[in-house]
Amino acid sequence: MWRSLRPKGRSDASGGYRRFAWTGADADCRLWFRMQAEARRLDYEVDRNGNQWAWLGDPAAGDAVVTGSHLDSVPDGGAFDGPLGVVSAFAALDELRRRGVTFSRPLAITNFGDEEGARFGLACVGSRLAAGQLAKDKAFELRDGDGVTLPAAMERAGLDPEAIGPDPERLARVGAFVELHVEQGRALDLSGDPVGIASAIWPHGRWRYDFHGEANHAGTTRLADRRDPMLTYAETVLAARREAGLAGAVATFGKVSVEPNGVNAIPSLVRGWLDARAADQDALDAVTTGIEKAAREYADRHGTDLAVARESFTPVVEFEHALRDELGRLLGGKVPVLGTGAGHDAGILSASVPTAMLFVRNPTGVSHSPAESAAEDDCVAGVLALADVLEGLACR
Ligand code: HGY
Ligand code: MN
Ligand code: MN
Repeated sequence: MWRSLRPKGRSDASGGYRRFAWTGADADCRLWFRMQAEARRLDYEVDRNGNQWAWLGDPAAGDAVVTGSHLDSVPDGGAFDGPLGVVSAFAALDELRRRGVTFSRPLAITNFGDEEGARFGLACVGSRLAAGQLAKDKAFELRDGDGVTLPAAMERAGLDPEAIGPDPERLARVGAFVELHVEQGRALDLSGDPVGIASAIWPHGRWRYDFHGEANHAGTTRLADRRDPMLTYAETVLAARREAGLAGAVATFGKVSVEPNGVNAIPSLVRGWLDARAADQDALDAVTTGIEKAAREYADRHGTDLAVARESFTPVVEFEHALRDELGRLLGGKVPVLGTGAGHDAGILSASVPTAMLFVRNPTGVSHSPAESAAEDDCVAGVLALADVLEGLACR
């Protein structure tokens, strides 16, 4: 499965992936998912929000055990973030069939669309729409860097954007959702465990900072006459690092756009996107408030103007204790339980259905990078752990 998935959306230049929602690379991954499902004689469907489902058994029976993740990526993302959960789901089903188990509940494998929000800026669009956490009119306002709207992109990919919206009937049929994911950190590397269970997801969000200044000639404008938004942006980036350190949080300006973006022109506009996360909401509020306060002070000093808009937000997720502990029992009670600062579809869905996550060791902890890695033995351990969990939940 890895060999057939690996080339899809991979950049030869970086070795990373550019599998953005509703692009050709995404379509290639979606076709791959459908072929894997049909090769296993699973009932394949796409829901109203573009999420892919592969069913074993009758969904109408309800109380289904569902497992899966996402196939889209961040720009130049790694091979495992998302795909490991989908490949492992199919491999775990193969393992259960080898074991000759009998399913007492329907089973489904899923690919949730647009988890990374790399193209339209909002994380977990597919699962948010299904869970009723993203209103249709807000989804219709999403547009990519070229001005293409989400509905237009979905339509070009063969979906009916008018159909998007909450899917309570579908989620009511899900008794448990378990997402396996490569760890995006080093906790398992440090503890020496191949597999872990998630306890919680930090609250986290994305804020767009628009620094407006005055375009002018880089060579002839006196320093005293400038209203340079790049200065305000630069000092705000440093303030983000300072505020994060003070609050024990993380804050990152990883994406920036400059207009007119000329070497010899003082910018009129610098747009920076802040990703901020913290173990609890108070710490997150302290970071985001501190950064914005500092940015406004810099703007006053530089004679620039600042507008801040929150583009994506996910509150803290505490995975349901009963299911978390059930996974612990099914895995022999010796698998570590750990929190994460990374968002996941399981986090979004936890408001609608009992959800849990399994993490597979990432030896360097590096993620959202072509350097992301996971050892084959650990990936196999993840598949076997997922098979044990699915057998325990769906084959009573
Ligand atoms: O950004 C995240 O936390 C996740 O990878 N979408
Ligand atoms: Mn990711
Ligand atoms: Mn992911």
